[in-house]
Amino acid sequence: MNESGFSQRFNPHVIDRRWQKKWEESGCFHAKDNSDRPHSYVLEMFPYPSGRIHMGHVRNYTMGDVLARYRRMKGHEVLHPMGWDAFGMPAENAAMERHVHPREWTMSNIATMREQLKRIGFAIDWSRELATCEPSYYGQEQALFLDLYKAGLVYRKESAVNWDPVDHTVLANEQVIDGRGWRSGALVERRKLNQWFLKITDFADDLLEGLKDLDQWPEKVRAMQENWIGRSQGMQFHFHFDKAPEGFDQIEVFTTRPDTLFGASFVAIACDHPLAKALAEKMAGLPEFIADCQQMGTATEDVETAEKKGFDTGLSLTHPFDKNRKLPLFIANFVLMDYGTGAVFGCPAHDQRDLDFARKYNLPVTRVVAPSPEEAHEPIADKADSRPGIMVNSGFLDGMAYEDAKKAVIQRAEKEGWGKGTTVFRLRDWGVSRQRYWGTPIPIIHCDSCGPVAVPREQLPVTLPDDVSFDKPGNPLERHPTWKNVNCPCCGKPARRETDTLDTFVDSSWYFIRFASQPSDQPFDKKIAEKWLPVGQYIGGVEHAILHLLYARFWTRALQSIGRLDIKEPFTGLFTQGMVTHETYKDAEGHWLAPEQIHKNEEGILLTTEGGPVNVGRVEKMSKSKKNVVDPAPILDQYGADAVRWFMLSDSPPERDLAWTESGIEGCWRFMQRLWRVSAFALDKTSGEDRDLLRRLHCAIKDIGTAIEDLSFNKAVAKIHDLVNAIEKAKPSASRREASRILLRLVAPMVPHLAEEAWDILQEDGFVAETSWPDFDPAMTIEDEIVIAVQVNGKLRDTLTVSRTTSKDELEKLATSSAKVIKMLDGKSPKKVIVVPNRLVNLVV
Ligand code: ANZ
Ligand code: ZN
Repeated sequence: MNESGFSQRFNPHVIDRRWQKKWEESGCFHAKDNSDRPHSYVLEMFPYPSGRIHMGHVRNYTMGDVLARYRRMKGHEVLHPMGWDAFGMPAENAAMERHVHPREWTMSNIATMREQLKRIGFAIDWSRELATCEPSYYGQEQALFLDLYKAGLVYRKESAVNWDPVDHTVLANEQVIDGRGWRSGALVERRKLNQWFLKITDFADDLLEGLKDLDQWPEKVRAMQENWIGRSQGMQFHFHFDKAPEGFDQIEVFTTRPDTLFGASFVAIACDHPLAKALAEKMAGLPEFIADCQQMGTATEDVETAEKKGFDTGLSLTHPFDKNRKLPLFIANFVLMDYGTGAVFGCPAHDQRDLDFARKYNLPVTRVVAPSPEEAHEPIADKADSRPGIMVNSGFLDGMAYEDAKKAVIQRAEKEGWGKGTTVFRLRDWGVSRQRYWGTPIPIIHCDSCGPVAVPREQLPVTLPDDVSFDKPGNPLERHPTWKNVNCPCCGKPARRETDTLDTFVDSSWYFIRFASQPSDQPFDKKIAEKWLPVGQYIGGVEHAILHLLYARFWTRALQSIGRLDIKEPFTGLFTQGMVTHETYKDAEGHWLAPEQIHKNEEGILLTTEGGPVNVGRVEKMSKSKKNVVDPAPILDQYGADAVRWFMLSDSPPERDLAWTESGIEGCWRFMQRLWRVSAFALDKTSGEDRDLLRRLHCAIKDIGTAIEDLSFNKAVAKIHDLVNAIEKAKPSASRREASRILLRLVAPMVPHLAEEAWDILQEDGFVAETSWPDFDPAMTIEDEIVIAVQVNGKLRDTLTVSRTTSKDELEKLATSSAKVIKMLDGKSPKKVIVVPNRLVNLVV
């Protein structure tokens, strides 16, 4: 090819596909397990195949792609895979609403989204693509589940679920809306079912301690995990009854505030506490109260926000510090059975829930901690005081700092034998049973004689039956006519398959390991997986900051504990990107308008398609309900992949939100054309050096590399803008030719199609994607011309522009020969000459 290659406009409509095809045919993005290069694993959170790629995906995957391509140019062997988090409820909802099979719906979404991703030109190793709904994936997951079962990290226990009494089905928390089933509208009940659990609590301390070493994680995410694990130091102790009910002689409570014990004004137990159940048999009104409490959903938020309600049992308990003080015993809806001991003492002055409760039931409120001596008698109104301070109204504790009081109370309880200091975690074991079809079948068989039995390895995978119906609510696996009927692997008698499937968070807890190694006969090869893992850089949305990341950290530790993989932390670096936002619009009646429902008239005023007025609202996260979603597909068709990629990287720092605008993408499009024109300078034949341009070039190489390594893509973009400006302004020279050529390598990770096409026109060998990242000469990054002040008796009289390496003698000579200085000296010769290198020359006369 020749110069005429650049004479046309940059035309992504032809170019994009050409290079995507060539990359794919060459297999240049396939990661080689046995390469001698340093292994580098760049991963973005894999998408749920909802139907179409959205702007959030485009932003997320563009960032990962720039890093992956950059690392490849830096000589790393890069693993940058893609797959599908393909199980989950939306597929079943589609089946119910549109009568398509979940598999069909999922697979066709995957096909659409795969093509959309390929259209953006990501440097992905598609040979490792996986979908969690394929038996080749979930069968291996079943094998791992059974390994953990054998190791005692999986168990079965009764636990509460949301039960829809009309649809006769278990509901996920997100299917409960304002306490009612999403389809039936019936009030949801709490029911107990036998469910499977993973023992994440065995690792609670380790998961917490491990956070300290994750120094390439956002502080915010570490704090969220720490909170979720919620280790608290406290005390467990018992109260004796004033008159004990039959079968119970004390109530065991857990507190994190033993210091506040003198402020106790009641004791409360959970509605499913054994004592509550026992009392319900003979206390009028109690069964109804318990039923009412059970109506509350199982999500913690529901419990937090619900109105505090209690049932006074009429029983009372003795205060451990004062035998004459009696505390009433309530059954209360805000006490949870599966935390601590399922019983608490309430101290209304210093706990908001307790205060709400005390006000409602007219219980005493006594301050026992005062932030300052002046506040010792400050009354408590409707806000509990949780500030630290000094003990008051607290007998032998008075005057102590509250932390010392904690220790003093624990010490006394331990000495007198009614309690002891303990550590508890907020973290619960992970309930993984889901009563639905579109998930990994739990590989267990229930036998009346043998109990739960693991499916033998050679019978894995336990595959989902295809012939299921969604016309009735409930779990299709449960009502399938034959699927669950099998013989017990132990005794051979007729038995039943487990019909629960695994929480989809299990699927996403190890997919990054399967990407690294995917043999057909085992979950992964330990040696190969360990070559790639841990993931060097993981990128995704902050909405996964807690559960997904915690479960993946747990799963990795669990595999380590059974010797399957010798890695503890799965993700060394974590980056959480901001959201893509857009303006919102409403018509005169206040109805949301989609961007395609409005246009600008000649005066630049926004109007609806019918010509009505448009109110421009806030810039918000793209969401269907606000109709401000912009579909990337038509934008890619119009502007090409590189302009869209460029937009995603420009302007906002990657951790912040990015507002999508029409003018923004147009600006990116124009910049692509400029880049293209500048690329043509790489064919100039003019000779001559341009030191200033070379210096800018070397600074750019250095700064752009650093910016990409720091994931500060917007800074890299700004540096490229500066360099392009400088090249455009420079006169033709050999230096300009070199700068334009190197520029192509610098932009290649971001706008790979344009770079590849230009590279080809320049008749360079191979792909620019496979060239090395340019080196910079550190000496060339230093500004070598400097300005020196020339003073006479301390007053500025002239300046000199000289090379940085000019010697002291030379500077003195130059200063004394300055015309302005000669004039000032008026024939006298200086008594003293002071030379401060790189700064000034002062002549004293
Ligand atoms: C008395 C007290 C006084 C409390 C005070 C707090 C403040 P975290 O920090 O989240 O672990 N609690 C204990 N078990 C409970 C249960 N099963 N259901 C509901 N609440 C329970 O919370 C520990 C605190 O939550 C405990 O400390 C207890 O109330 C309550 F000024 O005891 B505290
Ligand atoms: Zn059996």
